Order: sequence, then structure tokens, then C-alpha cells
Amino acid sequence: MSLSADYTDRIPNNVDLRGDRRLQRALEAWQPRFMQWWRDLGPDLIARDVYLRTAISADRDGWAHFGHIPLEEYRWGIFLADREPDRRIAFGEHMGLPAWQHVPGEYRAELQRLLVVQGDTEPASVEQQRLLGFTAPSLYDLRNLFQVNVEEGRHLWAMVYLLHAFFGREGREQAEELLMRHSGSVDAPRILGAFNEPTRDWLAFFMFTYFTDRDGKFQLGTLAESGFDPLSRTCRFMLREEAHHMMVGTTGIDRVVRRTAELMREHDTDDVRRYGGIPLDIVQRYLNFHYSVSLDLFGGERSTNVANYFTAGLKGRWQEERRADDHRLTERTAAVDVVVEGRIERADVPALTALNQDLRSEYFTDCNNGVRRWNRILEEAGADRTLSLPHHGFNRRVGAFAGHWVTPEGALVDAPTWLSREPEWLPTAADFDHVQSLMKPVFEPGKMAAWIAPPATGINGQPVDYEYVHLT
Ligand code: BYC
Repeated sequence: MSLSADYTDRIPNNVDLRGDRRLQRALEAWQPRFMQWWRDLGPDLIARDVYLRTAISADRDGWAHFGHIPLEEYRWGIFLADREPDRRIAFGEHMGLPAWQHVPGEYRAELQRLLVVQGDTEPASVEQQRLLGFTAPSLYDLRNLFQVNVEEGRHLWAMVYLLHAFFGREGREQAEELLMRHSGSVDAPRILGAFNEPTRDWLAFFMFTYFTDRDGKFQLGTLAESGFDPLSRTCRFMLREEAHHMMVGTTGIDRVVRRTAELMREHDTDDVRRYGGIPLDIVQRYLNFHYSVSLDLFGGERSTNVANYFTAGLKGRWQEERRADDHRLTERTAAVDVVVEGRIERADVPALTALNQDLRSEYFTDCNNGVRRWNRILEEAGADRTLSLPHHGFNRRVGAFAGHWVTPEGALVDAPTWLSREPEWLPTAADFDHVQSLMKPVFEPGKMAAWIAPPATGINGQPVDYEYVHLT
């Protein structure tokens, strides 16, 4: 049975906020600060109204409502997926015990850290994307940008709820700080690297929603396994919204690749720059960048943090319950990459410390599906070119490859060699300039910028030329 949402409250929720006056008051005090942050650092382009999906209940069917509303009137709410009766901890040293409904005292610090890191990424992405509305390639895309933004805001609410409800004064302080750190700030940057990188243009936005939101899918998937039941339920609900964000990335890159292939065929050249397209070389360099910074989000190949999270029952593996092993892993080893004397080798380490790599390899498989899809589009269009994921050691700042110079093919080279070839592999100033030169807004219903193909379908059964956004 699903708890229905209470929309009469200032903060819509299915957690019975009314039953806990103190918590309700604390969250109501945080709400204006959130709104101030949204006005200061949320989308800069102000639209009259936007065709948005709003979460209204935890039911699988009919969990969302669609309609035109001003962005500021979006109802950021708190929703947890339904509680599974008799849910048990599925891994680690407490395996088999009933899932915790309260924070176990001995894991308070670790759990709080996980929530803060997760919470920090959500507003960061909104900040990174705040200017993109001005250059949207269509009203359909503008609507999708805003949808992603309001839902990342809601995901911030999800973490703030947990911090307020379960971590007392410290949790409330951490919730304040989530609004005080800012993407790219020198004094108070966001916690994880990728969330301080600028999202300059729409190609970067599609790459971000493909690669970085996909890290979100996998990290949320591991937190959905958590023995701390409120976190698990929160993440299960967030994953439902997250699927749309990745659809935006996947189909966004589909459409760029499709348009580029059309221009290549029409003009019989790879250099579609002068025909208003984005050459595949640039697409590949953007892909190399976004994939490699997203790999850093998985942490080191060897990590005692992740071993502790798993053993404690706080963070599981991707699809933990489908794994055919003892779910404790205390006796197992796993091979991880190490760089030894100028060579990439494999070393056996305790499996528990290799869990970041385990998750990263699941992520790799998923990312590769996109690459296969884009290559199919290229093949069908008769283009004799392919895209590929760079080697996982390429351009890394975190883990075994940090400080090493690895080519996209996986060869270790010296710094001067790597740096001399960097312009072949990572976006150059000229690439950014070219993509920026194409970023002209197209705000007429049904019309698309010339560098991107139209989507195959609209949103929620609406046609592509629907007026998804009414500007002023
Ligand atoms: N940048 O033991 P290590 C999303 C730190 S995205 C900067 O190797 P660990 C979204 C690390 O914190 C998903 N610092 O790694 C997407 C640690 O510091 P402390 C976000 C980094 O801890 C799009 C030290 O280095 N959710 O939802 O096993 C739009 C040693 O680290 C980085 C989560 O990440 C980095 N890239 O794993 C919107 C889930 N990497 O503790 C939203 C929660 C590592 O020694 N977070 N460090 O001071 C976690 O599970 C883990 O903290 C990490 C790192 C997977 C991030």
C-alpha cells in the first residue's frame, strides 16, 4: 500500500510531516533559503510557464502529474518509495537483520558523509546548468533542461529531509552548507570534481546527463541497497526521476550524431563545421572529457571507505541481491589495476576494498550501450566513422591512474608526449568556440537548431511541436 502525498502542506510529502511538528518547522525554515538559492543560482532564463512533470505519489502507476506551471511554483516535495514489509539487510556484517529505521549510532558519521556527498551533487548540477536556457536548441529541449533542474532540486530536498529527520543539529548545519558551497567557487567549491566543471553549452549538457547523471544512477543504486531503510526508500524513488535525465542525455547525443552524419553525407566531408554542424572529432573529445571526469566520481580502485560502507551495511553493490556470493566478501579477493614501473598491471586485493572498481565496471558496460547506439546511427547514415570510450586510465585525477599519462588507447606515455597530443583528445579552445558559435536559441514551437536533429517523440504523448514552454 502506498502512502498518498499530502499537497495541502507547504512541503508536499508522503512522510507524514504533520505528525512531527519540530521537523516540519525546521524544514519550513529551510524552504525560503532553498527558494533564495534557486532564485540566485537556479535557471537564469525566466519563463512564464513550463510543461513539467511533478511527483505526486509513490505509486508505480500515476506517480507524476504533467502540466504548465511557472518554475518557481514547482512543488518540491519529499517522497519515499513504499516501505517493504520485513525488509532485511542484504549484505555486510549485519546481513539478515531487519533494516534499520533509525541511524545506528556507530555509523552516524559515515552515513551523514554519504548523504552530504550525494546531496552536494544535486544543487551543483543546477548551478552548472543555469545559463543554458538562453541558448536552448528548441522549446522541447528547454523544457527538458528545466525538468532536470527542478528534479535535481527535489533530490536535494530528499537528502535534506534525511539530514534534518535523522541527524539533529549537525544534520541541519550540513543542510545549510549544501546551499553555501557553489559549483566552481574558489572558496567553497562543491565536493566532487565533476561538479565544479562548467557546463558551457548544450553538447556538454547532453554529455553530462549521459555520463555524470549515469554515475548518479549507479551511486543511487548502491544506496538503494542500504540497510538504513529511509535512505533506501528515498533513493528508490529518486531513481525513477533519474531515468528521464539519462533519456535526455542519450537521445540528445543521438540527435547531435544523427545531424552530423546527415551533414557529412550531404556535403561529402567530415568537417561539417562550416555547414553549422558539430564534427565527430569534437563529439569524441567532449565524450572523452565527460567520461573520464565521471569515472573519477567512483573514487579510487582501492578504497577502505567503500569497504567500511559495505561491511557496515550502508552502501551495497549494484543489484546486490542478484549477486551469487556470500554478500560479505571477507574471504574474497579481486584484481584491480595498478601502475607499476611504467606498466599497467593487475594486482589482487581484498574484494571489499575493490568495490569502487566493481561499480565502475557496471557503469562502463552501461556507458558502452550508448556508444553502440551512436555507432549504429552513424552506420545507418553511411558514415565511415565510429565513436568510442577512452581507456579508463585516460585523464584521471582520482585513483590508480592519477598522476600518470595514459592515452585514450590505454598506453602509458610521458608527460610531454601526452601534453603534445592533448588537443587531439580533449576539447580545445577552438572546439569550445565552434560549439559556442552554434548556441543560438530557437524558441519557436517545433523548430530545431540546425546542429541537432529533432527528437523522435515528444514528452508525455505530446507532439514535438507542442508549446512546452511559454516564454514571457
Ligand atoms: N572528487 O576512498 P576513495 C549524482 C575523495 S552523482 C573529489 O578513493 P570513496 C548526480 C573521497 O571523498 C552521484 N574528491 O573514494 C549526477 C575521499 O575523501 P575523504 C553522487 C573525491 O570514498 C548528476 C577521498 O577522495 N553520489 O547523483 O570510496 C546530476 C578518498 O576517496 C573524488 C555519490 O557519490 C572526486 N571525484 O568513494 C546530479 C554517492 N572521489 O572521505 C546528481 C556518495 C573521491 O577521505 N558518495 N574523492 O575526505 C560515495 O559513495 C563516495 O564518497 C564516493 C568516493 C564514491 C564519491
